[in-house]
Amino acid sequence: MPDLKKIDPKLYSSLCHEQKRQRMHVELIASENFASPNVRKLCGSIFTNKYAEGYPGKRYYSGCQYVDEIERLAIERACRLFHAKYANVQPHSGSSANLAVYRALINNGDTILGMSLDTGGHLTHGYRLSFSGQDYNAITYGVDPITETIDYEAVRQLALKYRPKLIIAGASAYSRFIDFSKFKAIAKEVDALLMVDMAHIAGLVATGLHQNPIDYADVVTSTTHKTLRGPRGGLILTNNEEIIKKINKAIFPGTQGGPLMNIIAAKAEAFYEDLQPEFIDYQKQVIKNAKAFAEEFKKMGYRIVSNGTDNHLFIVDLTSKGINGKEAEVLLDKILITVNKNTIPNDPLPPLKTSGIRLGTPAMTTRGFKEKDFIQIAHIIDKAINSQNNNSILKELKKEVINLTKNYPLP
Ligand code: DSN
Repeated sequence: MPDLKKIDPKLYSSLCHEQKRQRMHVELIASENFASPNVRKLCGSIFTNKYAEGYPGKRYYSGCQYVDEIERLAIERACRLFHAKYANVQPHSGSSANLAVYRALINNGDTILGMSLDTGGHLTHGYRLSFSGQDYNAITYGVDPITETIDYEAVRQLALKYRPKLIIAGASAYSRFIDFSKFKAIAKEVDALLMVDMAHIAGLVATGLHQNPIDYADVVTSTTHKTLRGPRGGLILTNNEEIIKKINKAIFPGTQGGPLMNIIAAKAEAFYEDLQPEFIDYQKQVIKNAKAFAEEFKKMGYRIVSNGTDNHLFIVDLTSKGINGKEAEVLLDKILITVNKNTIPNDPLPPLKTSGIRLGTPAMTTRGFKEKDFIQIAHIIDKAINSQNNNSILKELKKEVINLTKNYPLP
């Protein structure tokens, strides 16, 4: 962007620094990924100029014939990808998608039952500082204290006790397979609706590597930028005609105005990419990498929450290592490794400190990392944690990271 450099050097400088950061760092934040050049170009395309309130064929503005085409493409591809009948591709984010579902299907004050934030749920699944915990009577379930996996019988007991209108399955920091059929049985027993937020595992679902929630849930929400590797945004799917009508109204005009047509174009392109056979190979590698990465930590004496992973992420408990999650995040950033602090179940430390870190493989797998690279990174992280105050070792580790990442260009 040569013009930007001249006209707005401050902004240009931030852009260059961020580009360098993304190129040089090992990106292990489980919810991030690197979108393809075409997805990124569509995000910055002329579709950003167009207002298109409404839906294809029923807009409140003229000149929508081409944006209608791309929104229809995005809907059709999203449905094909997840074997769903109906899709709304307009949510600006996963949170907006969840907000619209609640507005569409339940009333303020109704009871919802979702996974607690500290055991791996999302803010919008009933956290007290989110609209989901403020506008609704939010009850949360956690994990079994021994296995650290979802205890479906405990969820059932909570559902029987509180009779929620809506049960929410899905998580942001849970490394195990989620059995949506069990959630469906619980919802049926208490006459609740079931929403699955598959944001984290959507890429695994799309490629048949995780049970597909559309077969069980009344409504499924997702983001499009995590394992799906699309633009930052949200998505809602359902097989129920009455539900999609309510959801469409809840998105527009209920909670959003003009859709981001540039982002919808990028979603259409990402769904196209996700439908290609190479995307299955990619997701398989994401899982293989996560397993190898977690196993290496275990070999080095680290405790992994729930003792391993079935998906793209896992949580490392740092309690016995003399460092908390926040300190590890800061330490690893110094050697160009980006992670996020994360609570462990029943964490004695507050959310701004935490006892763990969450590690994910989607982003670096996109850059071409294989098991051996993640094993090398596990050892670099271990050495850094054991040499927190040794600047010369940290400097060496940083060099090792630079030498590794330079072999794997950004897409
Ligand atoms: N905040 C996201 C994450 O990092 O998991 C979830 O939306």
